[in-house]
This record gives sequence, structure tokens and C-alpha cells, in this order.
Amino acid sequence: MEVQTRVDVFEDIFLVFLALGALVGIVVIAYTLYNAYKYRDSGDRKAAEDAPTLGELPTGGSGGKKLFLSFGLSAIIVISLVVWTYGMLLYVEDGPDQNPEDGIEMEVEGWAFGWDFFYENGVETSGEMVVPADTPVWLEVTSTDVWHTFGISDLRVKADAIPGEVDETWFMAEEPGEHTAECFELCGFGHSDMDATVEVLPPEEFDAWMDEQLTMEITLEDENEERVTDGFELELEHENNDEFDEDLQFTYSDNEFENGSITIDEIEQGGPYELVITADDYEDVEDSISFTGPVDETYELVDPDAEDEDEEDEEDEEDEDDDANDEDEDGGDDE
Ligand SMILES: [Cu+2]
Repeated sequence: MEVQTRVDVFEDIFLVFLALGALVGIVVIAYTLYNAYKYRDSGDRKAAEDAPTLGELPTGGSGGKKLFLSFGLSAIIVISLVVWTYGMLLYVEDGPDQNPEDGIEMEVEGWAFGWDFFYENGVETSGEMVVPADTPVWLEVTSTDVWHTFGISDLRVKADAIPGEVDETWFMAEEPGEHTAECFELCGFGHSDMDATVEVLPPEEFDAWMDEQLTMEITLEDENEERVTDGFELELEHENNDEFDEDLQFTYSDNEFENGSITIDEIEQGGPYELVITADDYEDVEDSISFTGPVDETYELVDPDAEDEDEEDEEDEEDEDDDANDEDEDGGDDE
């Protein structure tokens, strides 16, 4: 992908200014030295006939040619620098002009004192930003409490994080590696530790990392911690399913489980999911899962019929709790 990174742009600006500055400096100093040498005091003084007399205007000028030349050249140099730099900075502001789908988008949220990252597909990370190399990353930066500023010095990124406002910026890391994001707005006693790692992975590794984030492992056990292997169905539905184009509802029957356990990696959209397990011999289980990173959950299925037989086991376990609760409650009631 032929995209100039912010680092490239600022490097170019620096080099051009350095080169032109050096050129102008060399010309000015050389010309000064040349004149100092040319008009040096040679010791032999001519008669005073050349000296201007009172009231005489100086002659011999070439109509201000040199003055105009130097003004003209300076103006050309300065104006072209301003225009060129402005164009470069517009590019830094707007980002590469290309299909946004070629990049990734995420929201950055600052809080006292840390950073959270929200990917478009519902994945969330805290204190660690993982991005693919050689891919534009579009950021929407905001804050949940006070003013912060999100910045990654190495990658020449900086954006205000202000509550109620969204500041947009972008960056691109050419090479895989690790960088540090820091807060650049004095925000409180934890300001100097308010940083996050920015991990730049090769694109394939990034995809693998993302797949790993959207992996759900669910295990079903009975009261005796033994795997439940059949007679049930698992249903997952995104809590805001109607907001998405695709239908985020997934059903898994018992034969898709392996020894009471299933690894679900087909779901591409993270976020809050409603989980329902319906079983022939067990009570239904309902839960809500925050699918913003890898999920590994074990659910205990309760057999209502077995309650009589298992009552003792169960009671044994619960007895202590119950007693404790009873006492608490009694105590509470009395008061
Ligand atoms: Cu800060």
C-alpha cells in the first residue's frame, strides 16, 4: 500500500526546512565573508577625492537590483515553503485518500488514569492497543472524565481527549513493533503513568489476534461437575441484534459440542450477548455475556427432578450458606 505515514511527512518537512535553511545560511555567510574580504582594509589609502562631500547623494547604485533580487528570492522560497508545508499538513489532518475499508477504525477513551480501546467489531481492550502494520488506523478520541490528550510520539499521533467531544485522527505504523501511547494533558496525580502499549503486528498476526478475541468457549457441567453431553441446546443472540445488518443469532445443538464443551469462533461481531441454554433434563440457563474479548465460561446445569435425590448433596453445600444467610436475615429483620 503506497501510503505516506505521518512519520514520513514530518520527516520530509524537517529535511526540506533543514536543507533550505542550510542553503540560505551558506549563501548569506559566504556572501558576507566575500564582501568582508573584498572590501578589506588594504592599507594603501587613496587621496580623499573619492570621499563624499557634505550634501552629496551617493551614486553608483544599480537601482536596488540586489535588494530586489534578494527580496524576490526570499519571498519565493518562503511562500513556496508555506504552501508546500500547508499541503503536507492537510494530508496529515485528513489522512490518506483511500477506501476506508482498507484501514481499521477504533474509539479511544481516556479516563483518569488509563486508556480503553473499542474496535468496530465490539472487541475492547484496556491499556493495550493492538493494530496491524502498514494499515491506516482511524481513531475517534474522547474522554469519560477530564481533559486528556492521546499521543503516540513515535508515530507522530496526538489528539485531544475531551469529554463530550470526539477528536478524529489517524496513523499508520510501517513496521511491526511496540510503541507507547501517553497522555499529554496534565490531568491529575496519575497523569505521568497514564500510558498504554501500542502493539503493531504483521497483518496476518493481527487477524489471528482478532480471531482469538472473538472466541467463546462454553462448557456445561451438572451439579457433580460432570460434563453434560446431550439433551440441550445453546442459543446466543446479540442484545442489539436489530442494529446489525446480519442476524447475530446463533444456535448450537448438543452434537456440536465435544464432551460438553464447545469453541465458537464463527461470531465476527462482539458485544453483549444473551445466552440461553435449554435442556431436556435441566433447568434453563439464562445469562448475558460481555463478548468483548475471549470468553471462557462454565455453566452448571441444575436438574430439577434430581432435586430430591441430590437434595442432600445440595443441601449439604448450601446448608452452611443458608445458615449464614438465615442468621444475617434474622439479624436484619430484628433490626
Ligand atoms: Cu494526563
